[in-house]
Amino acid sequence: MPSSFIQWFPGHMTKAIRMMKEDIKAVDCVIYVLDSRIPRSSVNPTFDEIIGDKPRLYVLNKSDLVPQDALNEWVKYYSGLPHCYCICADSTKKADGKIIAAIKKINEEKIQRYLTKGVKKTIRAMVIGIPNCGKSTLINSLIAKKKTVTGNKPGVTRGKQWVAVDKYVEVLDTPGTLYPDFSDQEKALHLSFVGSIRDEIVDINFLSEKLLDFLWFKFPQAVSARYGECKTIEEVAQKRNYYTRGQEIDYERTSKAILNDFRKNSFGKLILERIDD
Ligand SMILES: Nc1nc2c(ncn2[C@@H]2O[C@H](COP(=O)(O)OP(=O)(O)OP(=O)(O)O)[C@@H](O)[C@H]2O)c(=O)[nH]1
Ligand SMILES: [Mg+2]
Repeated sequence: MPSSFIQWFPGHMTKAIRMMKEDIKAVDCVIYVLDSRIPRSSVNPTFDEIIGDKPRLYVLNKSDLVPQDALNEWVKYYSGLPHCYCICADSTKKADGKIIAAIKKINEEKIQRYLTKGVKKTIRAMVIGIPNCGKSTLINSLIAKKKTVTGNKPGVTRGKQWVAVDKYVEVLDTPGTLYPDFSDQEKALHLSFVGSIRDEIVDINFLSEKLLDFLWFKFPQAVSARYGECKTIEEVAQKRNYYTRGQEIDYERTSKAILNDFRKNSFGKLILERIDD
């Protein structure tokens, strides 16, 4: 039943987290994928406990969807955390070697330690992140092949899958996971805006109304360039002529259109969370 209190932590995520806690023992480091549109809300607090002090490479993925200068603030922030390194990526393009180089860099000490014993160590990295942030696409971009299943909705990857992305680097794809505590509804909204929470469990009219308010508040010029003066769902419906056969406003169609406009970048490149918000 769709609701305006947003919460999504289905059983497959509990299972996935259990699996990650087990698999972490066999990896050297973690590739922590974030959605560049929501660099704060795409952090999953339960990951800290799973990762412990293994080296982390934060990847601000979908960087093509946001302004680079705003993203640079976050690169600086995540690079400054202990045992961490951070880079941006647009995984819809073939990777340029930056990610593999960064994986080797954060494991440099271990690689050298093995080398002194005459062993060329294969580095194993676990790729983790919230649903739909682009983990599987990122892996495919590293090998320029569609080896993992991807899709523009959350919950696509269900099992785990190892992929060799370099002679000495193997990565493990994992299912996107959230966390049980949804008391922060602003965060939940941001996750829903970018499609990390299933649309089917959220009241879509409520969601698009919140999105429209948020966009007008933060990016008035970008919204008016596309919507003119339309500030409500009703006004957008009128402008687009989205009516049902009975000449009522077609709320569902209009709500979906507003969400799609945002997700397809029709308002231009927007970052929803700035470092000093
Ligand atoms: N614009 C843009 N889209 C991307 C990028 N990376 C992934 N996507 C798109 O985001 C959607 C989700 O990608 P997936 O790779 O399936 O995401 P995931 O994190 O593996 O998702 P789950 O397995 O459901 O957790 C797909 O439509 C991808 O094409 C990117 O860097 N830029
Ligand atoms: Mg996936």
